[in-house]
Amino acid sequence: MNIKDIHAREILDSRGNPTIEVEMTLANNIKSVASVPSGASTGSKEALELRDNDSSRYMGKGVLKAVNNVNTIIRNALIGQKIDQVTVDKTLLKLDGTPNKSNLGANAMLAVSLASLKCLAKLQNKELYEYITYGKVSLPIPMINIINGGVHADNNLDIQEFMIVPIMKGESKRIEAASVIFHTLKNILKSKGYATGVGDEGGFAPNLSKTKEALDFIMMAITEAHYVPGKDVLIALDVAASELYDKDKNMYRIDGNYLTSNDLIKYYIDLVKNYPIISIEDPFYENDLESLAVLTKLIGDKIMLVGDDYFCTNSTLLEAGIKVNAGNAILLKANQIGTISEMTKTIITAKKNNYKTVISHRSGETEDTFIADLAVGFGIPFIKTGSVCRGERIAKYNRLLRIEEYLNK
Ligand code: 2PG
Ligand code: MG
Repeated sequence: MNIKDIHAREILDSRGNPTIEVEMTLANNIKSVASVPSGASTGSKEALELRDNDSSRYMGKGVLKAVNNVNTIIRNALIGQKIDQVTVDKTLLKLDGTPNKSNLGANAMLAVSLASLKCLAKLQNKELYEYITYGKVSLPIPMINIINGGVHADNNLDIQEFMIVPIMKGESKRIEAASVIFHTLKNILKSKGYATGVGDEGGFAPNLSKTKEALDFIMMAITEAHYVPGKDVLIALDVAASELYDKDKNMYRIDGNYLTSNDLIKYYIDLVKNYPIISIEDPFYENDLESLAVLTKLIGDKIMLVGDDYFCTNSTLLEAGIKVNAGNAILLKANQIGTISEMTKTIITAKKNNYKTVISHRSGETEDTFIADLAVGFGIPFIKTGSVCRGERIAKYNRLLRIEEYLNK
């Protein structure tokens, strides 16, 4: 089946910033729509998100250059071609010709790559998760963000994401637990006089300043919601430590103190001793593989140490980490790398090397639910897709609920 048309447009993400959406049409008029999210705490080794930098539109954040790349260069190369994921992605990579996608923009490339994957699924009359035929399908355990800090909120919490991880059987039961704990936490915060407005990923953003304060509130909410911390519900953190790192001091600013990486290691060990933490993401800044390796040696048999800014969904960066035993898990964000084929390669590399996988949204999201399908289709054990609040996050949970029903039929 040949590609008949490709059309890109500028739409808005959940922060109200422009992003790109692509419609692809096949010769038999099968059509798909795919849109691309956008990060705030981005790793410096991520593929380039092409923005216009034209201050006369959207404060410089327009994506018309990326849109134009799809509607001209990419469209011209792909129209009339037989649709096949590997060929589409190879063509995109060839047209771009740069290591970090700075020519076409990873946002332009991913929108097309994803639209192609969706068309291929429809062509076989399959759900997206069904079409992805790598490994065994399974419903992921959600890591649900309920307190936001760092660059995702205007409070003084240094850690970016505090997540609850319900581990009981059944996706719907896990999502129900998350919802009940979320609302219980809201009541607790309200009763103590804290604001209950939410941050970019839908978690609360109370004006707390200490990590342990936030963790204590979460423990209280789990218990008051009649779940047992450590048994039914665990905790995960994304420190996003690149944002806390002071290059001049070679130290991390956390809880009002400056810590060396050695002190930070002790800090994490203490947290893990005192709270049912199952996972810590980006515990050190993106170039400090050494400290990540030390921490992995010390507590990697107990918890997941997830590389986000470290690995940027890039199999070469992941291999560098694997070589020195840094971390034992990888966060997967398609827009960090730019094509579905490259992301697949990274997933395969991780699985081969016994690195756990976590698929992830971005802090700026759209209503596209593709990560839910990728998680199920690739049999990825964890998904991080924000709080049980805000439509763009809920869309992914609702998709998982639908898939659970399809799989149980
Ligand atoms: C992260 C992500 C998603 P952002 O750091 O893991 O939660 O945030 O999209 O801002 O990079
Ligand atoms: Mg992260």
